[in-house]
Amino acid sequence: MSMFFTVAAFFLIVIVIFQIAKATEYVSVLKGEEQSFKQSNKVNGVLMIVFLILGLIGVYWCNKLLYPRMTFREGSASIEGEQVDKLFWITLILTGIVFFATQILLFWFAFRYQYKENRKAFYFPHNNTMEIIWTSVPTIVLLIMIVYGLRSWFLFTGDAPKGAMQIEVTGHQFGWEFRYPGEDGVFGKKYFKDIDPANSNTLGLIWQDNAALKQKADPATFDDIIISGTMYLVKNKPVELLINSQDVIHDVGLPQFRMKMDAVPGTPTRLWFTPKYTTEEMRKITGNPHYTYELACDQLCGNGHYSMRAVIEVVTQQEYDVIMAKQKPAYFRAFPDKDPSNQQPAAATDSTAAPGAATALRAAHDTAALALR
Ligand SMILES: [Cu+2]
Repeated sequence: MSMFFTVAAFFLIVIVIFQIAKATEYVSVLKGEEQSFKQSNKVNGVLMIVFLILGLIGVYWCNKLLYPRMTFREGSASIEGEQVDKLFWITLILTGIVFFATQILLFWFAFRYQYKENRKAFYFPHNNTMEIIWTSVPTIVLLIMIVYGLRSWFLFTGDAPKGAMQIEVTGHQFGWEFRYPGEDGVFGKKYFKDIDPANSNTLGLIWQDNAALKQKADPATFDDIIISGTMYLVKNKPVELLINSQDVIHDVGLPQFRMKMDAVPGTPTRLWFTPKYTTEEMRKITGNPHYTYELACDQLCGNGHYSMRAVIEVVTQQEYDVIMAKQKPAYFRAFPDKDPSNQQPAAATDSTAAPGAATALRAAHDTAALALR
């Protein structure tokens, strides 16, 4: 109903404006062209100043209203993201100065130099000095910003520092899978024809020999851990994301860390950064007990795009080790009979599950290595 009234009000206003314009036209005919021309010039000049003042008030009001709702005023949650923030502020200040200078001059000139009977416009066809100044100054400023931006870009997308943890991020319609290399620190090989979600092989890890595909099982896959929906990061530990997509182009959007990178099918991309605060610390900083870091798909990728979100939990190293020890490698989820913790019921209690799994993994590796020989 309110929608109907809004539309109706809009049309009524248009009709009123149209009628006023028509009436003014008839008045000018009665008064004579010359007289009405001078008058409308004056009115327009004053309106320009009114528009300038109202416009600037609007800019201020809009900023005041929306600033508290802005995403993540508390600043970058990653060390490298601070550079993005810095770049953003420099851009905002530079364009802000240009915006205010040009807008104020534009409207002021329209008012100040409106038509006067005995004033003639000064003919000013060309000036080399001015041309050089207004070409070179923006060129130099933009060049500095581009170089600064590129330096940051090459940092995030370049080699991660030694000791960085690696996580493989795979996007698909509509969700995210995170793979951790497991105990051996190596991501096992995968092949798209091995993708079989019904049998827990969401990423197509090469678990078994396949004569038709001419491939042998890769033992490095046996301890790989796949977690969907949540990514665990460690505070102050650089993390390198190895990014993939299984269908269309997605985008790993990390607004709190000031990072994003496309997930392109067939072309792995990467990105690294260092989280600064744990999720718990961020909850205290923001005063929001429900604060969560998120990974949101930043590329319109289909009708479920809106729901393509994952949660990121930044924890301490100790907490991370506990979380990871509880995870079962994807291989054992697909083949429970190969999981030694299932074969030895005595060792399957909670406290001994982790070391049991480690031994089992080593055994699985040895068997696989033998099988390959
Ligand atoms: Cu997507």
